[in-house]
Amino acid sequence: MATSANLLLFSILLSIATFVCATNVTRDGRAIIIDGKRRVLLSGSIHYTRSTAQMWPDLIRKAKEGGIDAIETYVFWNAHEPVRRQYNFNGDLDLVRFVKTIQDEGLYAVLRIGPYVCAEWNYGGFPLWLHNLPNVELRTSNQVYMDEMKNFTTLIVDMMKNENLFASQGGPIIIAQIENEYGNVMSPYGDAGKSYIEWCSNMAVSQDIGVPWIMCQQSDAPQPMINTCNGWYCDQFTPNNPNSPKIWTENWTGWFKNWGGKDPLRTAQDVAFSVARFFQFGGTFQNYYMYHGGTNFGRTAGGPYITTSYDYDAPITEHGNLNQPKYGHLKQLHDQLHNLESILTSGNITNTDLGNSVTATVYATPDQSACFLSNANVSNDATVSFQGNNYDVPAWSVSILPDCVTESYNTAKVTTPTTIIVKKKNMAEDEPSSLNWTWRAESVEDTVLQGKGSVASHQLVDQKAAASDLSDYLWYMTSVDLAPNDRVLGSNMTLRVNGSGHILHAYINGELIGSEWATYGVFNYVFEKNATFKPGQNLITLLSVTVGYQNYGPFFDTIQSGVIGPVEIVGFKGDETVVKDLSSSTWSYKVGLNGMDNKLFNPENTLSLWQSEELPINRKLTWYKTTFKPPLGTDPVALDLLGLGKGEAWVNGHSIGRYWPSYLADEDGCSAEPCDYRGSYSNNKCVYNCGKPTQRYYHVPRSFMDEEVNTLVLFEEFGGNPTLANFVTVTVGSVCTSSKENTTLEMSCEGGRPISGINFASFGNPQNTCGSFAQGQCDTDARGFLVNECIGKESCAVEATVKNFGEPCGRGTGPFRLVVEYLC
Ligand SMILES: *[C@@H]1O[C@H](CO)[C@@H](O)[C@H](O)[C@H]1NC(C)=O
Ligand SMILES: *[C@@H]1O[C@H](CO)[C@@H](O)[C@H](O)[C@H]1NC(C)=O
Ligand SMILES: *[C@@H]1O[C@H](CO)[C@@H](O)[C@H](O)[C@H]1NC(C)=O
Ligand SMILES: *[C@@H]1O[C@H](CO)[C@@H](O)[C@H](O)[C@H]1NC(C)=O
Ligand SMILES: *[C@@H]1O[C@H](CO)[C@@H](O)[C@H](O)[C@H]1NC(C)=O
Ligand SMILES: *[C@@H]1O[C@H](CO)[C@@H](O)[C@H](O)[C@H]1NC(C)=O
Ligand SMILES: *[C@@H]1O[C@H](CO)[C@@H](O)[C@H](O)[C@H]1NC(C)=O
Ligand SMILES: *[C@@H]1O[C@H](CO)[C@@H](O)[C@H](O)[C@H]1NC(C)=O
Ligand SMILES: *[C@@H]1O[C@H](CO)[C@@H](O)[C@H](O)[C@H]1NC(C)=O
Ligand SMILES: CC(=O)N[C@H]1CO[C@H](CO)[C@@H](O)[C@@H]1O
Repeated sequence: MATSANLLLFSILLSIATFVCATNVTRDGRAIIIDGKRRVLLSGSIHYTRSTAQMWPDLIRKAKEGGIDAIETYVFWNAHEPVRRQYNFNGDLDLVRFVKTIQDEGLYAVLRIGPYVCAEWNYGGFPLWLHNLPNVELRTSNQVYMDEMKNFTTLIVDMMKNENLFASQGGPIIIAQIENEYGNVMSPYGDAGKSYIEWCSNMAVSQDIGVPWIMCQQSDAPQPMINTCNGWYCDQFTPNNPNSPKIWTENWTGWFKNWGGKDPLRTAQDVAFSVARFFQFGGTFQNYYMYHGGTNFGRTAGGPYITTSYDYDAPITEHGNLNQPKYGHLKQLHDQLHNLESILTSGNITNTDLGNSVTATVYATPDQSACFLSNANVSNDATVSFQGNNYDVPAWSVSILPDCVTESYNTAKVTTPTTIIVKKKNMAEDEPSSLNWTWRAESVEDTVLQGKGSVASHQLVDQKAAASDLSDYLWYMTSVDLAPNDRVLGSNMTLRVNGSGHILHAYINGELIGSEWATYGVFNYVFEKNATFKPGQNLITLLSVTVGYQNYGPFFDTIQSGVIGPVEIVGFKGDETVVKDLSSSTWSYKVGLNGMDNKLFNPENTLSLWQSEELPINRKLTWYKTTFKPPLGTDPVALDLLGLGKGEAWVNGHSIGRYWPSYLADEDGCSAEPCDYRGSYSNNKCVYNCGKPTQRYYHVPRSFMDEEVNTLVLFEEFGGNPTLANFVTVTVGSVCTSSKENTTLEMSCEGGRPISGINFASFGNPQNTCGSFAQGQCDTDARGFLVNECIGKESCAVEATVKNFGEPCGRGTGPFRLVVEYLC
């Protein structure tokens, strides 16, 4: 038993321990200061909700190896508090575990509590119950809202404090964020918006977390909030206070994808250029948005119309593979910047404009200097004379000269090998080549056939309010009585429905008459189809489907979804058009699908009858089920759903997200390959995948699966062919690398696998890019040499010399390159 003296001693020791461990995080006009030292900090966004707890250590370790100092995440309110005061911090939502994993890897954490987060996340992270509270107005000076925001913020802060996770307590969290990009949307909120920001700041300060708070895109952020920049480039950004360092909270490493959209990529050269420019012009903290983008599991994608994949062309791919050369090229840059930490955070800065968009920057202390030469000219490769030497600085690039003499890095000169990630079928020999499906129809007895709902109203309701985010599906049902002599009645009648989100399936008297859906950007649609009505009662059933709620914009939270009306029957009598407006008829509502209520996606549910005969193809509102063994090995797994229409998929009861492979990306507007990295990036600049399914492959985390028997359930809304579905692994297929004449070419595979083949190898002046290399006019084939030297080895180095490969085209035609594409 502890004596009181022991207890006293113990608490003294404890307070000493706390004192010793505490990290002192402050800031000045130059940098974030940690334990008295100004820091260059490279941070990367990894959202815990977009991967699994099993993946976290590997992702964070890869970030650390990539030269990242801090992991940044939002906190997702609607994931944690789906029902008011009912919380979920379990499993893959275990925020404390995520932050501790960051700590275990020895990195810092940046916690963007928000709790509004945008993030292409459903409803920007707000729980729907918040919208449905009486007298609430979101993101403004409204007491109901502010009380809830404070309640959740305090909950998160207390949770972190209880686990000693703030740096002031010895934990990894060095920075926290309140609100998010409010400055971008603030003016429509008027004075209420201004006082809201004051309130946010005071509320944050009152949380007493002992580390700095930031507000991003908030030029009027009150002190002590640090206002920070988000964007593709932030080199021209200046904080609003001389005591705030230049911080870049969102550097978009790529862009998100929408249904119907193309794949947006951002080149390694351009991301590196934007980062190097930021540090050239005095920046000291920058964060990659995203460093790992991940997956929008379940119904978490916002937008609307954001795809299930949130890959973002980030340095780590959705599935956790390294995105090369981006990852490696940025790692080299991080190493350069870290080596210059002290001079970048304390040297005097002198910029010299050398004309033609070339700028030289000297960082100097009495005993050291470091230089940047940047060429922001879009087309002109410059030879820059600087302090008596000449430097070749390609267009749209930055060179780093750590001693102001020798170039150690240039953002346009990529030396990291390129990898091609491939999908492989990797099933055991004894696995049948296709899955064995059973099926059952979604029961529509109550809705399509009887029009029976659970609530009635004399108006068309907002789907957000009615469905309260419990389902994507809301049934709107009404009946219309047409007398035989009704003027609207005739053979030629049209049902017209105005909707704003996002998909509609319309039935009259039990028959589907058609479907309609919105396109990204314009979320309104008008459904118009001819139909046959009969004299007497006619049942109209409208199934409205949302594809994620809006997450951005002023008053985004109030935008109505679903059938907004009018709903009309249009008939003709001679030349006369007769319109019957049903908008204020008696409408009956039902939320969701019977199959969801009966948890058909749950493998433990054995009550339901699934049939194996007469498997229907292209049937709407149909459930499919199968069992499967996962592909062999430990590589990440994806489900290929080519041939399916639209719906949702579950593996062992875990929703892997919405699928919609039948939605093809636009035919036109794809970029040339390779994309020209020069010139300002925008999300339409380097786009690919024209005319192909927006998203064909769906990530199935290994932790969702067992070794032996697993259940896959699909709910197919549009109609498709499940027999074409199959599982694949996602892995590095081939690697491309090259070396200049008389240098060493090094080859190796991720994860210590052996080099298993040489697709292409040529010494001379080979043409084209990785995946499509071809010999130039006078190359010598180097395959034989490399096959002999490298096959079966984990790594291999060869000299790119005439001695090894012979002289292409005779003497004096060099310099040459050795170019190789090899298999892992
Ligand atoms: C934290 O660091 C700042 C300056 O970097 C210093 O002024 C302050 O005294 C330090 N606080 C503690 C508790 O060490
Ligand atoms: C949040 O509100 C509930 C009442 O709804 C209250 O019991 C709880 O203490 C509040 N939590 C915080 C952290 O303020
Ligand atoms: C880029 O370089 C070209 C060629 O030297 C020059 O004509 C042009 O003015 C430069 N543009 C900028 C913005 O500096
Ligand atoms: C920066 O320049 C100022 C004024 O020339 C000088 O006083 C100061 O010592 C310099 N600081 C460093 C770190 O070189
Ligand atoms: C497919 O399922 C049916 C019904 O469960 C069963 O009879 C048949 O043997 C299965 N075929 C394979 C290849 O597993
Ligand atoms: C439908 O209405 C249009 C326009 O009034 C008319 O031209 C057409 O003949 C009608 N069709 C039938 C089948 O009645
Ligand atoms: C129906 O929607 C269309 C397209 O969004 C719009 O132009 C039209 O005004 C709407 N009709 C009514 C009556 O609101
Ligand atoms: C309805 O049918 C008539 C002819 O039967 C046709 O002219 C008209 O385009 C149709 N309207 C729609 C919306 O399909
Ligand atoms: C490579 O080295 C060889 C032998 O030293 C030399 O003759 C040749 O010029 C070099 N090539 C280049 C491009 O430097
Ligand atoms: C102003 C702006 O467009 N901000 C966006 C920055 O990127 C993040 C992530 O893609 C979005 O959530 C913001 O809306």
